[in-house]
Amino acid sequence: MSAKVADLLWEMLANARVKRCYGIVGDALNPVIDGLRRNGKIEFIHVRHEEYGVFAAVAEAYLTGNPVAVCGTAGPGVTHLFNGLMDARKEGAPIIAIAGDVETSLIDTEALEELNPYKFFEAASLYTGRLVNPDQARSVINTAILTAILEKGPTVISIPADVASADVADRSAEITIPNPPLLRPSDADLNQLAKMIDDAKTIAIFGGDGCRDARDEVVELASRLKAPVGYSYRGKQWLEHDNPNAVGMTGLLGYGGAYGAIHEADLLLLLGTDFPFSEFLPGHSVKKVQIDKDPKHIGRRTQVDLGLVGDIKATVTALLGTVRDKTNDRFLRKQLADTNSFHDLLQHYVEKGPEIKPIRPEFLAATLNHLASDDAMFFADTGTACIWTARHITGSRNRRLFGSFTWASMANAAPNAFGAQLAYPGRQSIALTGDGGFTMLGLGDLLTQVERKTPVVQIILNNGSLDFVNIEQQEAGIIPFGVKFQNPDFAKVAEAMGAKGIRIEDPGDVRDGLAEALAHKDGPVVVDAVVDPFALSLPSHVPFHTAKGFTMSMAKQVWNGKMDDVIKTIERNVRLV
Ligand SMILES: Cc1ncc(C[n+]2csc(CCOP(=O)(O)OP(=O)(O)O)c2C)c(N)n1
Repeated sequence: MSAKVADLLWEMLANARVKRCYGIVGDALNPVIDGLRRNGKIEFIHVRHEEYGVFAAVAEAYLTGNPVAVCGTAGPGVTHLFNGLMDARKEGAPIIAIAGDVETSLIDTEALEELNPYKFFEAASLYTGRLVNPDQARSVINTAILTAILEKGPTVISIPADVASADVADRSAEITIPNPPLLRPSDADLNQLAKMIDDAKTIAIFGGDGCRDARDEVVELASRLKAPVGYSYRGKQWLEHDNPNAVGMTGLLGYGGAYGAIHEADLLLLLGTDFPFSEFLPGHSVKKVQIDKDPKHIGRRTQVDLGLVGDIKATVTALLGTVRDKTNDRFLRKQLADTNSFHDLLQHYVEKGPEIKPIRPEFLAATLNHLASDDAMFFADTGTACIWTARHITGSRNRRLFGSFTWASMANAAPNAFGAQLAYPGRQSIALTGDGGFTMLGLGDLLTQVERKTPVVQIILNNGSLDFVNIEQQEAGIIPFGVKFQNPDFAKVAEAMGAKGIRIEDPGDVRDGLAEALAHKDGPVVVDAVVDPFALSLPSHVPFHTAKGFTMSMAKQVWNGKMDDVIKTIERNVRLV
């Protein structure tokens, strides 16, 4: 039997170590999916919403480092992929999207479901190829795969059904994937950096996801330089655990002494981070050196005195051979002391948690942290889940923490946890989701988890609101609007859908409820945790305009007859304000 373009596609993807394709079939995709069925090496994960499939794929691809395929059929199926592909681009996940396309005879006729893939995917995709002739196939597929893997992001292969089922002349499906090169700055640049370090009395480090493979080197550098280490949300999982110099995060989720450390040091080393909140980074009073393998990151969030292009591991390893150790640790001790006293503040609502109803999210997250295994994978929805996870989930060498940290889409956590569970069966895969997020995308595909008996733990922060936006609006000085909604009993809904449902309303039930959820291995579980909608978190550094905004909003709420809400906000956060 002669091979078709669809056969070549799946064979090349399988050779590139693609194990799964998430998506929904239909019209233009049918001959493509028929090829997947014939091939048999790649598992098809039939989801109920294409976007859910992409978020699952993003987690799988980010965590394993292997490429993952997703698919959607022409027009609306393809548009459902888009938000997830943006997430893949921002989070650096190698995804290859197989997009159904109209028949070649209909291209550019405004046919039913026709969409120009070049225009449509432009913002998300690192490479988009449209197969209009079988002779392009090997080349386009090769480029899409290599770009996704080596540039760590999404690519798109748009395939009209007639091309997918056409015979292909060049059937060679082998694909050679080069290892990424070792990238480090020149010796002259490294010497300049070493001199700046030697000349500085106090040094702070702030690291991001670029430290993923360089944890041990960065920790050693910090130890030798007596440097406190702060991190972005994406850097937390690599740099916080087992690091005696760890001082927490800065930004609106900030905790610990990170803000002070990076503002009070003589020299700040920014390592593998594109931390986007410039107002939380120091200005000219601190000398700054930024090292990143992506040259575009250098100096774009804050002006730097020296910018070096290189992998953090290779660069720091080279640096360790040239810098002189520091002996005075007074600066470090001060930042660690600040970190410890902030930690005590954070513990207030954890320790008092068993007595406070509605349940404090801090207590819920801290209890989860305590009960989860040492190699658990945690996923946080964009929303307040990010705050509680950042502050109360501690890392370890094998724990993972992931979310839509750079794209910041809602509804990522449940699909992320699903994809992670497929990639690492048997490991705890825990999604901390918003009630807004879960009803946006998580609910429909709970059925997918049920059907596959996938043991994903989704814990819903049931606060009856888009709480993160509720807080945002108050920080902006306005009256919360458009943020409240009604919820069903999610545990009952889950049970009706065939999952295990656990509802927790009482703080006394938090520990047992979470323990029961984590022990459930036969399929998905939904924990409906009714939490305090008035719980606030204060960052370790509160910008003036944020404090002013909050005060303004409180005053406006009083004038507008919302005194009850104001009293509850004050009462329930008295230890923070
Ligand atoms: C797709 C999408 N829509 C809207 C937003 C803006 N947004 C950010 S957080 C948030 C609220 C999330 O609410 P919920 O999921 O209920 O979580 P909570 O903050 O209440 O814990 C919204 C609307 C977004 N980031 N992504």
